[in-house]
Parts: sequence; C-alpha cells; structure tokens
Amino acid sequence: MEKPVKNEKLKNWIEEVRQLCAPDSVYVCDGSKKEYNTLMAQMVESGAAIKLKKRKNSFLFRSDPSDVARVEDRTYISTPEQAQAGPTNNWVAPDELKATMKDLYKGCMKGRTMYVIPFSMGPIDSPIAKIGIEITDSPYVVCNMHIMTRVGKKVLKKLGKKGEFIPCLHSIGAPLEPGQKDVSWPCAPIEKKYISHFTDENLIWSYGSGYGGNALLGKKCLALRIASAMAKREGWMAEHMLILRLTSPEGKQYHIAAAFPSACGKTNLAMLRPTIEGWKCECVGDDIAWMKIRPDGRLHAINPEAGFFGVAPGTSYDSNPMAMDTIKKNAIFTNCALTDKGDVWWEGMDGKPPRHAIDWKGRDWPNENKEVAAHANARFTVPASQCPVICEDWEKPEGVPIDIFVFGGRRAGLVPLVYEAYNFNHGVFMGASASSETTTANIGAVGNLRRDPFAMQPFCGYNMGDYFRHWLDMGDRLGDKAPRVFYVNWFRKTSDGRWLWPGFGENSRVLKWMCERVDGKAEAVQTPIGLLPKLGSLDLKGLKIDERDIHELLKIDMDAWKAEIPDIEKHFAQFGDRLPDELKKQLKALQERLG
Ligand code: OXD
Ligand code: MN
Repeated sequence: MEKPVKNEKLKNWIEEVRQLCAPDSVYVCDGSKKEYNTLMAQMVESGAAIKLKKRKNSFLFRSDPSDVARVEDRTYISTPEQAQAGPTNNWVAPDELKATMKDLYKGCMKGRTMYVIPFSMGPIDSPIAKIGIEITDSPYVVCNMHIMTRVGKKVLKKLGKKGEFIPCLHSIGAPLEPGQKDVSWPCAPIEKKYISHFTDENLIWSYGSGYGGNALLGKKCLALRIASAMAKREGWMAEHMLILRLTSPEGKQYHIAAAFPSACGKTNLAMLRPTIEGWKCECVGDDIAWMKIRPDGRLHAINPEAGFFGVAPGTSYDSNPMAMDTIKKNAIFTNCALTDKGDVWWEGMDGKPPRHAIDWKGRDWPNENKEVAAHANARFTVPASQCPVICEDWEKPEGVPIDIFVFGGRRAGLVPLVYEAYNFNHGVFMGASASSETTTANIGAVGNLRRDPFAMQPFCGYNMGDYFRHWLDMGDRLGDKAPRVFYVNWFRKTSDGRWLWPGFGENSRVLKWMCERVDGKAEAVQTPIGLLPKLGSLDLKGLKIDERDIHELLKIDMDAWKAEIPDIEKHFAQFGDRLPDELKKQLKALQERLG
C-alpha cells in the first residue's frame, strides 16, 4: 500500500506514525471516485452513514452530540515562546504538548485503518498552492477531504522524492479492542480533544474530534493557522475571506475579498444573485483567500479549497438559491434531519417543515421539548465545481486581482450598513477592531459581542499584534495598488428587533456602491468613522424600503460610538508593545473625530 510513496520524508513519517498509533492497516489514498465510493459503501454498511434516497450520491452523517463544532478552547498555537502565539491563542510549550499528545496517540488507531491523504491546497499547478499530507483514522474525514481539497496520486507526483509537505496528523481518539463493536461517530471526550499547531515546524496534530475544522485539517488548521504564520514569514496573506467577482453591465470586472466571522453569511454573499439590473456575480471561494503580490504590483487571490463546508440551517432558495442547487448531488450532510422520504431537512429550508422527521440525534421529531431537528451548526460538504455560479477563473493558478476588501460582522446596533476607510491604514484599523455577536460555529455562548479582528481571532497562527503589523506592511508594499477597504453590517435591527436591511441579493446594491467608489463615481460623506454613502448614491431602485429605515441604517450615533472606544482600547491593550503605533494613532484620530 505504501508503494506509491516515493518521498523519503513522507515514507519515514508514515512509518513513525504507524508505530506510534498502531493501526491494523495503512492505506495511501489515490483520490479516485472508486476510493470515495468504496469508503462510503463501507460507512453505509456499518451504519455510520445513511444514503439519501432523494439526492444522487449523497449521504447523511450524525455526529456524537459532544462533537458538533470547532473547539476553540482546545485549540493551541504551540510556539517556543508564548509571546509568539500572543494573547488571543491558547498556548502550551511544544515539548509539553507533544508529550501529552504522544501519550494519547499511543495505540490510538488500534482496530482501525490508517489513511494517508496527500492533498493540495490550491490548484496543483498554482505558484501559491501548498501540499499537505493528512494521516487520519476516519474514513469520514477521507471522503470530506476528497471534496474539500485536491487529493491523490497527482499530489504525490507533484511532491516527488524531495518535495516539502505539511504533515497533518489526525486521530478520532477511539481505538477498538479486539471484538469491540464500533459506534457510528467515534470520538474522544472533550477534555482529551486537542487541535495543535506547531507553527515554527509547519506541523499539525489533532486528536479526539471528527468534526469539521477540528478534523478536516486542510481548512482552518493548514489554510489559516499554519498558512497565516507562513504568509507572515514569506510576505503573502492567508485570510478568512470569501472571494467573488462582480461584473458591471459594461462588462468591467471587480474582485472582492470579504472577511466575516463564522456563520455571518460568507457563503451567501459569495453566491449572491444581484437584484440590480445588468450586474453579474460569480463565486471564486466562500471561506479562505490566499493572496500574493504579483509582478503587476497588485494582490492576487486564490481559493485554496475545492469544496464548500457550509452551514445548512438557514440555507434556502430565498437566502441562497445557488447553494441549494449546488447541494443537489454528491454531497455529504452532517447533523441535518432526515425526512421520511429519504431527504435532508433543516430549520429555515423553504416550504413547510415535514410533519415527521428523524432529528440530528436520531430521534423522532418533532418532540415534546420543541428541540430543533437539525443542529444549528449542521453542515453540507459539496464540490465547488457544482456551484452554478462558480467563476470560470476559480482555479486560475495565479488567482484573481483584488480590488476591494470588505470587513464586517453581526451587530444589531451601532455599525451602519456600509462605510469606507479613509485610506488603507484606516482600513487596517477597521479590520483590527472588527466585532461581531457570536454564532454556533464554535462551541460556546451564542450572541455575545466579541472583537474578531479580520474575522481571524480563532484562526491567526501567531501573535495578532504582529499580524496587524503584517497587514500594515502589505499596505506599504502595495502602495496605490492596495485594494480599497469597506466595512459592512447587514444585521442591524430596530429597537424592537426587526431587520432594517433585507440582505441577501439586495446586498448587491452595497457592492455596486463600492465598485462605483473605486471608479470615482459614487459620492460619499465624511463622518468620524469613515466615508458613508451620500443619500442617493446607493442604488435603491425597485427596493421597497422605508426612507426612515435607510436613515437609520446610515445613522452614526456619536454617543454610542464614543462608548465603543474603551472596548477597542481594552482590546488593543492586550497586545502590549506588539500593537503597531499606527493603530494607536488611528484610534486616537477616531476619538478626535468623534469629539
Ligand atoms: C467555518 C468556520 O467552518 O469559520 O468556515 O467555522
Ligand atoms: Mn470559516
């Protein structure tokens, strides 16, 4: 089975892990359809997966109720010095963490197959792409990696005998004793889960969870935490951003990269259907952007992923018709409900709820406790190529040139619908002080306000103060070719809880305003927080919206903004002398403008 592996370092690593984890067998993945189908058939046979009657080649999995989201409390950036990881990351010294985890890994794959997954983040021939190798004992992870990344022989070929790769070790942490019957979602208890990143060594060790970003190590672990640290060292950017292409009626293309925290609508925005006439939107990526300055002096972005791992609840033909069409076939669903007709269902899907379903815990639904049928962080995994609005250049090796950066979050009050930064450094300040109400994408309380700089709080692989500096440095290198920076808030509500902005396809109106700002066409007014649309410059043609709501959406409440300053100060203070002076200056300038 190990024959296809010619790379010396990889051969040694496979052998080292085999000895430590003691699997029954080792299998090197070839990335073929046959491999995917065989593993799925085995999982259906064992009861781990349910084949959906209503969707071609699609399957439903139910996780253990303790293993439903990313575990930020159990996620570590393990660097020799704690200061390298900074105040926003959990830290344990590498020797200590490795010793703890080696104990856990000892014999942890007993009774199971150890899969070796060669994968590429980014199109294999892209100069921005990186190769990873995930070793896992979860066939569910293998199938998801087939969709989310480019897997198999072609990656090994590219790696060659001497090529470099990022080792990603994963175990669900549930060895089987001889004769022991397996459960449908094996995993370890929370206190034994570890998602560890040894960023100085480009090494990932994950233990105990089979879910999402904890287990599909190409995504958050490699493409954000490890990649952000590499990007800092090598002078590029790895960001938690969707990428989209907007084309005007005149045929001019604009590329937008937007950072919103988890479950704030990145996937919906990436697949937006513009409601304004003549404008077209295409999706390049929905979660992660890797960006490099090319010889033309501009920043070019690739989507390092090959699939979407989207939040299912709330996805409907209303909110995201393109996602609904994308998931019609070849999809993996996790923690959705199962209808009696053999399809998936979740809260917020179109039409009436089914009269009866099996909920994500495998029980009859509805139940007397009125619990939800699908877990709030239920997901679909699906190939990006199936998206009806995937951009024809989404796999272009050199990426697409970025014109506009957008930051944002979920704020019921305070933050207006849209505003523009005065300049790039002001934009960095806006990204660095971004905030959002928390969602269900990670384990923890929902609805609390947290600062989530650049939507990278859970994903930055090094000291966030140094990361701010890196943004400022990139701005200096880009000069007048730097993207323009905007901040949006689709989630503003009235005091009695009504949404002020219709969102979804109507967000195209806001994006159009940004493009027209880039072209020097749309007018803006100067306010203490930045440049807001001048009334009339936002295209509201055909939109039924009360004028009072528009006023409210674009209102700046000076007192409320002043009250925000101490929280930004506190947030910045945690970075001590690693906070760039420029950001202190930007904060002071905001304070002065607020009066
Ligand atoms: C995701 C997340 O899954 O950000 O993309 O949590
Ligand atoms: Mn994300």
